[in-house]
Amino acid sequence: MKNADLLVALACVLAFASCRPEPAGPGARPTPEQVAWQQMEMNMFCHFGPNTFTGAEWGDGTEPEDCFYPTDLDCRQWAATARAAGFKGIILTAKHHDGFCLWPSPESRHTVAQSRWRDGKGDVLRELSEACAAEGLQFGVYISPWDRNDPRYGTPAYNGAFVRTLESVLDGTYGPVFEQWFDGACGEGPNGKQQVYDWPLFNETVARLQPRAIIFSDVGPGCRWVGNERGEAGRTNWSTMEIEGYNPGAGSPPVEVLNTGTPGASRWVPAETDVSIRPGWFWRASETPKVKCVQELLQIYYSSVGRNSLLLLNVPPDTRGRIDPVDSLRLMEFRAALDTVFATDLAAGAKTSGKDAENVLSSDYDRYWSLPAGKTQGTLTLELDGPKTFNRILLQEYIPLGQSVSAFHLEVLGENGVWQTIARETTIGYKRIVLTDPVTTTAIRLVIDEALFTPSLTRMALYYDPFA
Ligand code: FUL
Repeated sequence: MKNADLLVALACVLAFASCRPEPAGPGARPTPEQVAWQQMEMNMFCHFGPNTFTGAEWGDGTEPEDCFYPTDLDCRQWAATARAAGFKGIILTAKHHDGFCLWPSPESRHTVAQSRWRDGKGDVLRELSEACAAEGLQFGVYISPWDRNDPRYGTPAYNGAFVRTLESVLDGTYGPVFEQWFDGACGEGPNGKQQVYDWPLFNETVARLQPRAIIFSDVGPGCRWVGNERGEAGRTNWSTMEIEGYNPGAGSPPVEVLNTGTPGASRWVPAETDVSIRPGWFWRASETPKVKCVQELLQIYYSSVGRNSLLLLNVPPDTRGRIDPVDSLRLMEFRAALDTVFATDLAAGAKTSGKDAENVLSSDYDRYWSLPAGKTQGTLTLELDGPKTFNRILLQEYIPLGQSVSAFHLEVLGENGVWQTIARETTIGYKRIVLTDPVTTTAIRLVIDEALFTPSLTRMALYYDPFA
């Protein structure tokens, strides 16, 4: 390389480095897969299996295989519904606690292959994985470690059997799996069977066969349980948490910690909020009148996606093997409501000042604004394109650089020219939607009061929610 070329190359490297400040701060950073996972924002959970037909929430594993008999299974209908609602992936209970496998697992005698459904030749995983691919959705699986059918459960032999069970799903037979869901639940009680799970082996098995998959459990390692099934991430919600010494289930951190994470911790384990559209996880005719209303779903959206969490909304198929029309209609209403709320960014056309500040107005996630190097306090002001009325303020940190902001407030310019505080909060993370009463103003500013290291913001947007 000639000297001149060398200089140009060096200048390019320096220019690139100067617009990509690497914050020297505490706390883990996400992997590219974790960033992509967080950007999915909403996925659909499908609880389906013998419980759909018996009405139980937790089957005891003695249900005859023949009870699983969907009369009109149509996974394409699940996937089309999910896509239309704006979900990016579907996670299916391939094996719930009753042990029944929705695919012909060679490791079990309690599967679709032993049932009369499709003369024992059916395979729900095959149909759903193909339907997801056809609809452009990602496919994920819930495989319960707690198994009330497998006679080996409670003995060391079970761990090997469970690994082979995982292998038969994750070995590529069903294509890429974006998320493996490990449920920590176990209802055996003090006199029940005690299984000492080999979690490192289970996690290694997933990583070996599906290296891009995000592993969910109470303690990750890919993402963590949010600590409740109400759809509520913490108002303070860090994507970092210490997991050393903890295990899924009984050995997990307290639910308050799962709900809020820990600032500056050494592991990136973002919260996933799982909640059902119905009172139970499985479909039941009697619960159809209790499908959550749009207001409740919007509230759940704000307290999950709007609080730095991914929303995993359970929409359980019915005994036909289709999404109930009441649920699918509600999903379409929910989608329409979200589209209405987020149709118009009232910050569009605003004036900003300061280096790169205009980047927060762009929807390109990779264009961001940072406080000057070394600063953990500062202000970002938007002079709006005329007076605007809004009640939702959306903020996003640029998480490939980590999660930094620990305290902030929002101020608007009053008619008297005095700035007034309208909200005071803690964390932002991948996405934070601050809810306020409607406010009309010509300027708004974000004041970062405290941060772990130099914060970087990729978005600040303003919306008006007419349903509030
Ligand atoms: C829990 C399970 O016990 C429920 O049945 C359901 O699958 C829920 C998502 O996780 O731990």
